[in-house]
Amino acid sequence: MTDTRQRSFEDNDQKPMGFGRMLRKEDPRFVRGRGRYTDDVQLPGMLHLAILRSPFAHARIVSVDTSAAAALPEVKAVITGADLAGLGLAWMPTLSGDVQAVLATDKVRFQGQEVAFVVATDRYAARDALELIDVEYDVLDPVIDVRQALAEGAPLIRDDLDGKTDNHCFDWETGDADATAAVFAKADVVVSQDLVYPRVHPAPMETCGSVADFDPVEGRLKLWSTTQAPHAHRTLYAMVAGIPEHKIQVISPDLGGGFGNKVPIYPGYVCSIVGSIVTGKPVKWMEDRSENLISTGFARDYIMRGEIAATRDGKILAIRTNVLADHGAFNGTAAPVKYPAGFFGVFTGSYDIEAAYCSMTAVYTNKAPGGVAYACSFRITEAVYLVERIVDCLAYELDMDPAALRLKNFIQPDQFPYMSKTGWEYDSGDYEPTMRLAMELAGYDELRKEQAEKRTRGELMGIGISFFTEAVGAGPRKHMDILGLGMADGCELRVHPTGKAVVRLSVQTQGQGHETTFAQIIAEEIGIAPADIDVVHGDTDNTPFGLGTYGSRSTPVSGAAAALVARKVRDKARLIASSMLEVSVADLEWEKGSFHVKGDPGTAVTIQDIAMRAHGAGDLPDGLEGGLEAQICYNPSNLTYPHGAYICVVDVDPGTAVVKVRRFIAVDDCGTRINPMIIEGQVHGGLTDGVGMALMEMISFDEDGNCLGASLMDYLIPTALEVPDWETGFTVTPSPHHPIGAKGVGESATVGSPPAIVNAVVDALKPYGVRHADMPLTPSRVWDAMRGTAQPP
Ligand code: MCN
Ligand code: CUN
Repeated sequence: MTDTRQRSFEDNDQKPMGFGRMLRKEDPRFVRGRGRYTDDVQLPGMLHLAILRSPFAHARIVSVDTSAAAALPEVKAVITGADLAGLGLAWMPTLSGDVQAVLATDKVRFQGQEVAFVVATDRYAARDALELIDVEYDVLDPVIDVRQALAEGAPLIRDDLDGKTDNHCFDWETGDADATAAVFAKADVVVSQDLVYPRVHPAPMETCGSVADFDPVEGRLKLWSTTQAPHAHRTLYAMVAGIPEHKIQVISPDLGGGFGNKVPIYPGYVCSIVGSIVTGKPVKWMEDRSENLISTGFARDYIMRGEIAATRDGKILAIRTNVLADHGAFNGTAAPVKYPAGFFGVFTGSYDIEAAYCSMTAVYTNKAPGGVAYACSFRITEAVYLVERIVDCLAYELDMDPAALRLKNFIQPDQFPYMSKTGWEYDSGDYEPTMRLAMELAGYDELRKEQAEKRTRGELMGIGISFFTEAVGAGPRKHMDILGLGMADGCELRVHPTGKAVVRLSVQTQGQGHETTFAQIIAEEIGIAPADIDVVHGDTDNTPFGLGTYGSRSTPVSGAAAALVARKVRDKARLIASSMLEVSVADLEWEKGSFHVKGDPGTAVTIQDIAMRAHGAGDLPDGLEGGLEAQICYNPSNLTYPHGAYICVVDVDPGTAVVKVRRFIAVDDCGTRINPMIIEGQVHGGLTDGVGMALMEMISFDEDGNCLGASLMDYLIPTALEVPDWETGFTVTPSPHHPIGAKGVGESATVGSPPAIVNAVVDALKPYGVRHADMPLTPSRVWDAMRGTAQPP
């Protein structure tokens, strides 16, 4: 189905001088297989590293014998936790201020934990040597069921932490408990529902890896690694390894997807650095698929109770929730320090309510660390799922249409900037037109008629809605830092004498098309064609400091930096133009790409003329330095709050309980749109993620803590076969504080789609009296829901 609105606006211009549809500049490289990934790095004399991992979820290490492995001729080093402890490197800080073992010294705390590593002349020899390492374990009872983590007598996981006597990780609350209780007490209707957002995994196509090259003569470390945040990683390596920061270069080359999986620092990166220091040779470490799935940052794992209070006629009054969060064996979450639960505080969604409250308890379990990754917008995935599911439960109880219920409760346009009951200042929004457009594109009324008619024949058709508001663009440095590093972004722009330019960013693309869209931002501001602007990123020696790409922050933060740095260059160009045209600055007018004398468009100089003059012979205005370049560090004044309305249509086979997503309509509002084609790509990808989470994906464990999803045969991710032809539309509500009015969009669809799909499936099952079913809605889960035999997952 064609979205006519979008086409008529934007389809014509394939080479815009600024914003608009444009093929990605990086496509020729990727399409021809010329991308250069970490595993493509080959250095003379390079050695290969393999990691020995724990087969047990919880066990004391009695002894490690490496002698047989070390005796192999191909083996150049075998390193254990005890060796690292001798160097003070056995433990490292996590991005959330916990500590994590690089290699286990005392105990292993999850299956797949790093125990020792081998450096050998090739990858195969390194792997073979692992088999010769003899580790004696004393197996301990594991804590696998998160509900049992705080039970009396539960095995203590983190006995490495001083004075720790239980598996408690942190408590967190937000909102007003008393005010919320008061509203609940007076409400006509109260609905509560238990919800599980299962543990899932980002599973990027490229697994994690690194190549470390330590030069002992210069004391310099060069590290290629799969990282979404090269600058933050460099600072941490400097702090942990004691190598001066200016002697560390972190290079994040092309990435085969990140999806949050490449935000944390993994033990493997540190091991490759140690391996290179010990052997004096470059050392490569590259995970295989199973290693990636069992040991790197998982996502979600929230058990939530949602409660909603409303009047009989459907005015939502308050929302309350209690969350039990499984953080695995080490708190490896990456979130701004003051936000241990990320931005979960936006669980009040897009609705104007009187009160809200959340209390959360996070615990340690014998599972892999992580807790935030996978297009999560810092836990907004969980928050949106909670509120959009519980609103549907309310609609069910009130027997109200879920679209009508949402429309009745939206925050109104004149209420922005809107302060939520949990203290988040929504910058801008106009929700009803977005919702109405989605309903129109879907043919909502027709779909309801079709559904009613099908129900008379026993056919199970469901229509699910989700309306989300995200908070992206971390963040204002007075509120947000990671391990003390403020979340501002640098940007540098240089215009060469011939009028071509290079822009250097602190963010790092993983497939989002930054090489194209950041060139478009510069083009929009100074009128140099995107093709003539090179975008440099992912190399700490060649880019300004900044905290990297996650939480859809690149456009809100670095995108703003790019626009402002271009305006700085334009300001300087204006001074030069005034001397070239011999008129005062006030008499100049800017038209994308050139300055002309007011009222005389024929008397003009282009940005290219100005660039040449800036670098060339001849006089510049008094006091002006030569060159045409600028640099800034942008500290956002607020987050940006994109929103969207999603409608999903499913058919459920009553005989097999198989869910088919028939249609999916996504209307996104990310403010000013830089490249609609890239936005659509981001949305398509995120919607596909949503199908995976809603219907297929879950990392589960048996009672001994064996990970049951350690391969892509067991951990199912969606393919073209499971997804429909996406139908997209958009509205535009610019951000008032962002220089170009843009909001982030990279995670919107992953955040917004799971509740739409679950709501659709539950709606299909309404004739069976089903009000809720937990993800992933596999045929067996749906079957159980239909028969009322569902067990909590
Ligand atoms: N964009 C735009 N107009 C807007 C907003 C964004 O044209 N108003 C464009 C941007 O210029 C950028 C892309 O859309 O090219 C995404 O921008 P943004 O929303 O700022 O998100 P980030 O660039 O910060 O990307 C991070 C986000 C996250 S956190 C995850 S997780 C995720 C996602 O992006 N991982 C991805 N999308 C991904 N897409 C790919 N291909 N691979 C990943 O690993
Ligand atoms: Cu949380 S996944 Mo993205 O922010 O890198």
